Amino acid sequence: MWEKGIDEGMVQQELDKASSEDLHFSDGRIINSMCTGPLPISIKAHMQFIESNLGNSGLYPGSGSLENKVIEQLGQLMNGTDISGHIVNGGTESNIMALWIARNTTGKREVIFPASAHFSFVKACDLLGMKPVSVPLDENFTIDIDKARQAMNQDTAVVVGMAGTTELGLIDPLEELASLIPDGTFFHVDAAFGGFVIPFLKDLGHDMPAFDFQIPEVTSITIDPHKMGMSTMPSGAFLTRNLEDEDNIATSAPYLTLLKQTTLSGTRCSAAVASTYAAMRALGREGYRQKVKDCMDTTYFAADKARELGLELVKEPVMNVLGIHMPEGHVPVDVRSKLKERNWMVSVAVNPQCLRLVIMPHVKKENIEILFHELKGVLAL
Ligand code: 0PR
Repeated sequence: MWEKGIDEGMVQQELDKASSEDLHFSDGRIINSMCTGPLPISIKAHMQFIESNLGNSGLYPGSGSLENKVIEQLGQLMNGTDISGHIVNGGTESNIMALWIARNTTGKREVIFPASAHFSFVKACDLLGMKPVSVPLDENFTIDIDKARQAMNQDTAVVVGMAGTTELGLIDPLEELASLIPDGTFFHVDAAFGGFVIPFLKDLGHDMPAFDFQIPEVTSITIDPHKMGMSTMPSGAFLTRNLEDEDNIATSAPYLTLLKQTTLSGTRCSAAVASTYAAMRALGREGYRQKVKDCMDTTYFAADKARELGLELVKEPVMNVLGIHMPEGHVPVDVRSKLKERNWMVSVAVNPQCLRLVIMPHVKKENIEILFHELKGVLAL
């Protein structure tokens, strides 16, 4: 630790230097992130609540009421009634909470998820001493229903379905999956990404399946305001149909202003709650619809650019994530590295191996235009 402090101006210079070395969403070169530049009102809200802590909520009733309103709005967005839950640090924490509650409530240990599930489920199983059972995908790159059926057994605590896979933005056949879930087994939907996309695609007239609390078997949902919700990082949300289930992970917190805590995190900065509230209040359904429409327009634009280069899409995009097959002789990770050398950040998927673009609100058509020009060069097309 430094012995003597320095002038704040010098501290700021050091911070500015570090920040200048980072990429920023406004550069338009980050085409591999599921996060985006938050709304200005969310940044303001984040700063305003920077010292409030929902881990000790008795001191912060204002933050508490904002959290209740956000959970109520998210519950409605997910077609539920009387939904409860918490604002947490992100999708990983929310998925951990889902598995933790399922384990403690059922006393069982197996977790069934599609091979396309986010790696946070593997982390959660490791932490919770649960057994991960990864079900292969079918030809649509979503969970193979027959194999899911075969995987279910007496020790299944929870089945996980994806509403917006990380790699390709695809939705599992959740209603079919729901019909297989035995009584008493939890059914968790990871809509970390899709939760702020699918409802608005539906509004825009896209044919979207039920994915949320509209499915009676769904017990909990992960939805991340810091992804397509336009909130600041870190903001995730865990939603549950049965508040009592949370009692199974409760710890008493005698010296705090609340009797028990039912979250994984202790200290929970209200900034996430305030920022999410601000984004949802300022945008409303209408605002999110427009954001999603703009992202989809840019995604279709990118899909056309890929086709113009003679490249094949893995799937027609369902949401604003695009998988593109690379031509013979070009390995996706190498293409990614070469694009990085040219200052373009794209991603790869492994199931199947392809180049992966995530087209968030900060990605504009002019960025896509240049990216594909560079890709053409890299592939020597
Ligand atoms: N569930 C799904 C479907 C996800 O896509 C992710 C993260 C999570 C859960 C976990 O969420 P947290 O990372 O909030 O805990 N998906 C992206 C990923 O890991 C997140 C991401 C964000 C990646 C920003 C890159 C980036 O720059 O790939």
